[in-house]
Amino acid sequence: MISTTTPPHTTKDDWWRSAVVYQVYVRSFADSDGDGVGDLQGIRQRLPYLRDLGVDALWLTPFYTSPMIDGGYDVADYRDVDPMFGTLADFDAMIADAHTLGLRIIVDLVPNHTSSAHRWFTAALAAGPGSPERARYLFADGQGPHGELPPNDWESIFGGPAWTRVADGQWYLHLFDPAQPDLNWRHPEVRAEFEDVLRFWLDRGVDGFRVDVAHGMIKADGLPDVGFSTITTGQRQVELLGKGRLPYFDQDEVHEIYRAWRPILDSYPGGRMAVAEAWAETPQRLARYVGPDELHQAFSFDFLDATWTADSFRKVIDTALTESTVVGAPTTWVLSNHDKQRHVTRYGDGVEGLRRARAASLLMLALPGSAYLYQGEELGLPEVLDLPDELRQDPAFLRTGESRDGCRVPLPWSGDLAPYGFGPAGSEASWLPTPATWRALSVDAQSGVPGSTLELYRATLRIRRDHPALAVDAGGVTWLESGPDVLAFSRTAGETVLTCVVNLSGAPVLIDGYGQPLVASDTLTEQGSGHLLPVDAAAWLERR
Ligand code: TEU
Repeated sequence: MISTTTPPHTTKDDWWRSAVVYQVYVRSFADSDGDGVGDLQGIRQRLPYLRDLGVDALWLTPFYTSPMIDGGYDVADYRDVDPMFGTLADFDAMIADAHTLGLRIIVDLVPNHTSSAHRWFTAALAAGPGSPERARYLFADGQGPHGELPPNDWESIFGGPAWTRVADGQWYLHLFDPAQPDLNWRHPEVRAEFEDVLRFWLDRGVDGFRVDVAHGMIKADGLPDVGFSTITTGQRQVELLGKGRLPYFDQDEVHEIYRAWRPILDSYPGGRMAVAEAWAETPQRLARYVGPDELHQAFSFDFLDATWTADSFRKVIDTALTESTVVGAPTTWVLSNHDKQRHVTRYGDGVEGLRRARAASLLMLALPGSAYLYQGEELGLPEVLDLPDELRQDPAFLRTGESRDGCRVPLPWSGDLAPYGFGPAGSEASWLPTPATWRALSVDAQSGVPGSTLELYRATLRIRRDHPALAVDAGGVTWLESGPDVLAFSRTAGETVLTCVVNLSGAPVLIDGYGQPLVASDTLTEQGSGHLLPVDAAAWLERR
């Protein structure tokens, strides 16, 4: 049943502090018109599903006008919807329905670069060296006697040099694909343009922004060399992402941009927020993106690299919680997104990977702060590892052989034939094929089935929403004594204690003294006054 009442904590301006946000990869969520590609009407039709799942907000990946070289992260018009995804009227209808159901909408903002099809870039190419049109991007003369070498040694995140030469001999910077030229954020017109884009979407009612490459907009003065590259040392510069300093990322001046954005967000009613997709050398530097005069959240990506060991998880959790205390803003947990291999597969794939992924979700959802779920993780979807190369679309694939397509396969909703209800009956083939094994993982196949991953998420999110010890003002994490390779922590509200136990060891563990089980990722067996928690499983227990 759909309830139309807004849950209490989402009516507050700081709703984002504890929100569960569901990431919608628009192209692969639901296809309303049968062209094989997801769209805004498809999202609108499936809003009741998301409301029933129990999430607070959706983050939509870019749906703006785009040649789709990088799945829409190459924006040609920041104020319009790509016909592939629908129209602005579809967006308005979708957000109106979402709000009626108590769901908030976060949209993706891509300020570091435009598409090469953006009118500013076409004008820059036409206008020539030294023109005001070129000044909005990062054009430079090359090195070497004839300028035939790139201006510096910077590498694209997608592999190869970060510079491409144009017909008149100048080079332009693109930290991603050549179809994604970097903007010059020291140019006042660039700043004014994005402040206006923010207002455009805020006026349409969006509740927040996910800021793409939030650490990238300012480049070090003089564009100095990094000092090494894949060619000179074999080490790719991107390997320093989140670990070291690069002259094109995390420059201090980038914070000025957010200090200008925050008053704009604050001038709208209802708690409009922004979350940074930022990578910085240390957690301390990452924390600088968050605060009362900058952005509200920064993704804590460390879970994406954590291995399946108690030590690894505990370190990630402790580091993130310490930083959140420093900045006074909650942690923002992520187990999967559209750029990384799905966590079922990271944890070993198959039955083992799924068991661990289910346990990890219970762990994440018991922690203070907000959690971002990636579409399909509630179905236990694995990475699709065997996509034929000719169908892969990630531009990084052509340059590095690494592809993010395997986590972007359309969701299975129902039925016996691929693409399993992704589009209406008689639809064209989906833009990436759905594996036959996903028939058993569809929403319909799992709905109402006790123990299914979907029902586990539904139950867990329901408890998270209602439980006083998981509320935004409840206590923090208290680690409990536990055996080796077992994680146990509690959170407290008054007399009520909720304990989360995760068994990462090789044998079942006895859990006793934590009270009654509320939810578990696997079957618990009673033993004496306690329960046996199986290997690779997690449980929430409650004592009052
Ligand atoms: O990603 C930024 C980023 O640096 C990485 O996540 C990167 O895409 C990945 O490590 C490469 O394998 C953001 C978006 O999330 C991503 O989808 C876009 O491709 C990228 O920006 C460019 O806009």
